[in-house]
Amino acid sequence: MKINKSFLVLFSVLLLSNSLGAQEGYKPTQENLENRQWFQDAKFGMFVHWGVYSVLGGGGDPGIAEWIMQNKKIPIKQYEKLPSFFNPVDFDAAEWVRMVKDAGMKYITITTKHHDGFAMYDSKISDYNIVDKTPYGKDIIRMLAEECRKQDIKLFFYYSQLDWHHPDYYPRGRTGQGFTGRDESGDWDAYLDYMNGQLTELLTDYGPIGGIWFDGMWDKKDADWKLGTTYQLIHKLQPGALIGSNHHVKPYPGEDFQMFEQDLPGENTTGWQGSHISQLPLEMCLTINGSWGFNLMDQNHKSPKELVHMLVKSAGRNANLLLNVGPMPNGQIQPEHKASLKAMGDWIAENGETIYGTRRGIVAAEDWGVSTQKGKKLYLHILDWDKDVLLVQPFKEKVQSVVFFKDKSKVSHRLDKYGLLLEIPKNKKDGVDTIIEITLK
Ligand code: FHN
Repeated sequence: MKINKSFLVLFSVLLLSNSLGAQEGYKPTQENLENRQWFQDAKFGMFVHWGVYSVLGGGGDPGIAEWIMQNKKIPIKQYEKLPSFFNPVDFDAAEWVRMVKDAGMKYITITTKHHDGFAMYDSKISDYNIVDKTPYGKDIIRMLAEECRKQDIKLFFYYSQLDWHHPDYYPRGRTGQGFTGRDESGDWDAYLDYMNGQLTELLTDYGPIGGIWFDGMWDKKDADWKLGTTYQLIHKLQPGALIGSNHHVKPYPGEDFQMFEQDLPGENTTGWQGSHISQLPLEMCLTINGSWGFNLMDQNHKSPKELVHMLVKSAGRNANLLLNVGPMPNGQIQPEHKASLKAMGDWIAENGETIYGTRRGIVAAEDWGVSTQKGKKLYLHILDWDKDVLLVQPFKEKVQSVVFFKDKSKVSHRLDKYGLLLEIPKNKKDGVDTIIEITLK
């Protein structure tokens, strides 16, 4: 097929224009690469969706929380009343971080600004923030950052690129149209400068952070977000900070990890995920009930068993689990979620060795469960299997020993060309995760 010259030029410009949007030629620093390792070893973090929307608690509708401004079409003029009665007097950063540690989590990712545009920190470039607009008047992000440093927990900042409040977020995207009361005009580049300005505050006023968790690009898929400028800025201010963006497509140059929302990597029950699983560190974010922000009516709480299974299944697919809570407007975590986090912590206290620092094992994810591995130690996590024998195939490795992780007692097994046949008597089964520890030769 004869390719004419103009097609070649067009093709190369398209290629160039597409990627120019991001940080072309990005080379992560040694510190960044070490932080990626840390991230993959950490395996478990807490996501926090907290904002003035928490005051409304979903307005009695179990399906709404942090999207109430959009879903109830609340104009800015009305929504701006909310901060005046956001007063989380029971917020205790030390208690939150202790709860995170007791749950076996290694980091926190908190909303510094969500789609409603309200800053949960003391922004100097917008007075639409927790210090200037609420009776509480304190910078909860600073309080949390200090406590995380004290208790050796890393802190990541969620930042929404989508903004239903800023007048220059224009042209509007799929959301925030027609009800906010903003003029049908605006300067997109001024909005990007504003965003980079707030990111500069977050990356210079709160000490070293774990990274930035972007969200909202999907609102204006075809816009020129000038990601290269933003990613370069972040990697200049904190080269070790990990950038991830929940845009649901193949990661762009400049990104340091890839997230999946409410889906295990490779799965797509939500219909959002692209199918691309990159070589970057992976993370799955999950609601602990059916909502990200606090929702009074949402009783769809996942059981501790379901939550442990999601942690294990994520680890078996080389991904972290970022488990979300939506704090109440008084600053407390609701009791059902405190209890579930405690239960996860109890499980991890006994079985953390088979999760932390591991990677996906040589045995691929199956209906019965997954495997995790650290060097010659291979852990089979049998999550859903009611039979007394399990044939793991293919299994080509030579084994030195096969024991139940819990009590190190021997597992009767046979290894042949069909695979590894394991006997799992009822009294050895665990109601949540029957872990078999295999030492490879
Ligand atoms: O719209 C947001 C939503 O509010 C929440 O922040 C989740 C978290 O992953 N992300 C978006 C939905 O894809």
